[in-house]
Amino acid sequence: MKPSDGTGEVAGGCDQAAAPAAPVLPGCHPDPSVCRVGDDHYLITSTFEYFPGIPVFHSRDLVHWRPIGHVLDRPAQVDLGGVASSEGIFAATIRHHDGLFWVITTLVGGTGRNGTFVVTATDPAGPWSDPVWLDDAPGIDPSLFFDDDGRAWCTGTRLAEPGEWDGQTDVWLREFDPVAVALTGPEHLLWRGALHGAVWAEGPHLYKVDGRYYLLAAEGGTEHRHAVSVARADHVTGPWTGNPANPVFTHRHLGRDFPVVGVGHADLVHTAAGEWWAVLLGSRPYGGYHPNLGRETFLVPVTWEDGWPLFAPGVGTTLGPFAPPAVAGPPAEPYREPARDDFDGPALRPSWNQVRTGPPFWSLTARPGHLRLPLGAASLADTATPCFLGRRQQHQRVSVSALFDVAPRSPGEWAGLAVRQSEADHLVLAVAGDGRGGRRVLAAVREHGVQRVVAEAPLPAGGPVVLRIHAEGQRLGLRYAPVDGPEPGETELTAVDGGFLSSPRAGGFLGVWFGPYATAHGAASAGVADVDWFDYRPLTP
Ligand code: 6LW
Repeated sequence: MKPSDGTGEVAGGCDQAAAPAAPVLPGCHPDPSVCRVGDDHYLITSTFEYFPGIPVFHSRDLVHWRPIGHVLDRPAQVDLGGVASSEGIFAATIRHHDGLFWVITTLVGGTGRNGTFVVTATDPAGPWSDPVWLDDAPGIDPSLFFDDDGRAWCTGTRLAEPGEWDGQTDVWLREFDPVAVALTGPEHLLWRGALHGAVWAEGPHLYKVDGRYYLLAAEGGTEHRHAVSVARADHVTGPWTGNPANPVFTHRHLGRDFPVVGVGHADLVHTAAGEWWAVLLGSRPYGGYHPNLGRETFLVPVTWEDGWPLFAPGVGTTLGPFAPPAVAGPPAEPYREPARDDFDGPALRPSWNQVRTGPPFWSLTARPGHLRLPLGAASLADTATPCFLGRRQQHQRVSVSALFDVAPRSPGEWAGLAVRQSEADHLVLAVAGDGRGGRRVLAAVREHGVQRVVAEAPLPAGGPVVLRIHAEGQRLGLRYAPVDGPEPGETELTAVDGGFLSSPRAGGFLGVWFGPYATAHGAASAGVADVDWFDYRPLTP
């Protein structure tokens, strides 16, 4: 990975030439879907309970991706209320047809309207339309395919009922009417996975290549045994024939010590230069089988042999090395974001996410130059909207710090930094009340729903405090300094092994988010926490 280069900026992507195992979108960017318009490529990933939802990235060269907006950036579009961790916005598909961008996805769970919906935009940076819900599209992982004969089709995945085995799914197809934005005609069953006993044949995408139809699907579940399989047909409704070489791409046989595991859920793109590439998800465990960064987006070349796509030809893994995609024009610059956020702008940077939708809770104007968080009643353990703003962890070695000004009045009032995997699994380093009118700093681990304060120390009664989570791989050093300054004399309160925050330990589908957090743990509080700055700084080797 490309570390911070001392300019105070953080590369948002990875330098593939420098680190062939690197994803093109590090951090939790699963279920990538891509489309091309001329020389421009657009990519989206799934976001579950986080809002804004479904980031949109642009790239000319498929390697360097720049965030340009979000598909779901208005709470009026989707209600993520009550969505549990790893529910919410599942795999989405982006396509471009006749001057319009289309995204189709499924909202799983929650107390609001859920199911499959379609949104459109003329500019992929937005604004995106309000959803049109497809009540007759069962299951998850919907995709759209615009045929060259003017017809359009929708595929999706649902559990086979009755299934012959647990986790058996049906990939279904129905015609899609883009004018009515509705499914029409009968349902066709296309695919149940390549292997006998295949589980979770999902993430289906259709393509037409040289007059033949291709169906790409994931199978094996989105964890260690993930895989890509492919089928083809002369007619979109079938019959479909699987590639005898299926699964055509997987790392499932390479062991848990392989640098990248669980690859699958691919989408193909045909570039202006005539090359084929696939984006797909994979994870990089570190410090044990702990991929805290979640499922990331990788890129591999694709060629065609005997009428079938060949993934990472001659290599067979995401590790490469691969010749980069052929593109016209000068090489693309990596996207860089300043390491420090001073909260001086009129709006939050787009890399900040809240958990679920709900009334706005934070302010950039109450105290200019600060992010103000109320000590809200909701905590990270609740399926409400906690006063937490987070950004994805994108580096295995990173120092995350922030300057807090807070005067908690009771032991249950906490404000500090959190590392969030889910309601049940997160880590908090906070300034809290000490019950005697003073303050303390504490480290709290919530693992499988059980919270423990693992360390605490007294703090001066007033004044700002720097809190820092210094991640050296899975060693998370929890540090504090009750003064401001470039290098305040920090004390390490404790260190925690972060492995419990990874999805193999915690469950679910996600990587972790770091960010400021304030709570009164169910109590009503008028207290606020002001965050002067937040710093996300990858550590140089
Ligand atoms: C995604 C689906 C999956 O929609 O994980 O296990 C979901 N299966 O493909 C979340 O990424």
